[in-house]
Amino acid sequence: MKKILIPLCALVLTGCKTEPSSTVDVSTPEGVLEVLENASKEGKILFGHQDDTAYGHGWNGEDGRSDVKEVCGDYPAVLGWDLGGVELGDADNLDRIPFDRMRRLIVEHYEQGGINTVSWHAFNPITGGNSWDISCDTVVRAVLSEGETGELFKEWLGRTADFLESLKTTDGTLVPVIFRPWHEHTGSWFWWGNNFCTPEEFKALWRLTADYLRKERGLDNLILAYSPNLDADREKYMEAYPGDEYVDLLGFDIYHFDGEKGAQKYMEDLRYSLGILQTLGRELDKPVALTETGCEGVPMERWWTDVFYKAVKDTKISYVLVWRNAWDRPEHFYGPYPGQLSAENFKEFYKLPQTVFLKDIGKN
Ligand code: BMA
Repeated sequence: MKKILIPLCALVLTGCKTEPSSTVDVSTPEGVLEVLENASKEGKILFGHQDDTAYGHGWNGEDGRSDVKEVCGDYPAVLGWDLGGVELGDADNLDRIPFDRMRRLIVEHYEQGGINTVSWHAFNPITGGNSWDISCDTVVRAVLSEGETGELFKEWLGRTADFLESLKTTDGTLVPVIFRPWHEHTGSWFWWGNNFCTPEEFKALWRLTADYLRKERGLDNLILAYSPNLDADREKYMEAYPGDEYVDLLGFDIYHFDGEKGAQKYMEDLRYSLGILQTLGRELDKPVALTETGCEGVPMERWWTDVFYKAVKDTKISYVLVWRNAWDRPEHFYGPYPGQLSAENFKEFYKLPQTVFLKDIGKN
């Protein structure tokens, strides 16, 4: 695997706004983990945005565009993607991004020195519905069985592995990816959620997935991220934890609801849950991240610095991923875009020495 080491002096010369204290190397999974660990030690936070370069508020499919870049002049350091639909053999994902385009954008971001993370809103292998179809409460058990659903699920895993294996540069280098399957399992809105399987079944689902991808398919480009949802205390967080050898990064998905009224609760939630995460990260010796967050419609002018950053700044999270800016639903966005109420404040957030964007870790 090609290893690119960018010495500190080169980064300083490129004029990045923060000064990384160590060598940056995101070309291998080990390098990505090291960058995340260093960020956390230095009190820095890599900024991430779901589907950032695929589409944004009111636009879709224009190469080079990014709502975040149009506001602050820089791309996010971390780009998030979702594989929902790849298991069916669909050409587009559940949010209508063509997988061929997604692959190209993932590789491009990697080539620019950025980090990619991939979640998987897998369809329901019993009903054929989507991830949110919880009409049947025995899906995980069926997936683990030798029966028809178990067989179908193996085919699905195969297609998912094919995509992850296709993330290659032209010289054949496999792109490292933070893979985050079976997220928010402590809630009960996905078919793999809390009320629909036992902790043992959940662990078995995770291990089946990880063993297939890593051992059977030999995918050594994956960093596996575990990300329960808010409302998991330490005990709940660990209840269905698949094991140290199966998890490389510990996360939490925590959203801000109810606009200004909900700001205090969100900040308390972040401090409490990320406190648990910070302790676990230290004990299990794994990097920690806020794997999904945001406030839909960002209805507060100073949300980025006065709500979000204020709550996370001492929590040691290595990166944060805010959810997508849908192109076809004007109210559904979590990142800024030019002219949006919080856009000026996002520029302040960008300028903080602690926030890390692509120019800070990238190659240009
Ligand atoms: C949800 C919403 C949906 C989307 C799904 C998967 O939070 O954004 O519109 O389909 O995530 O990306």
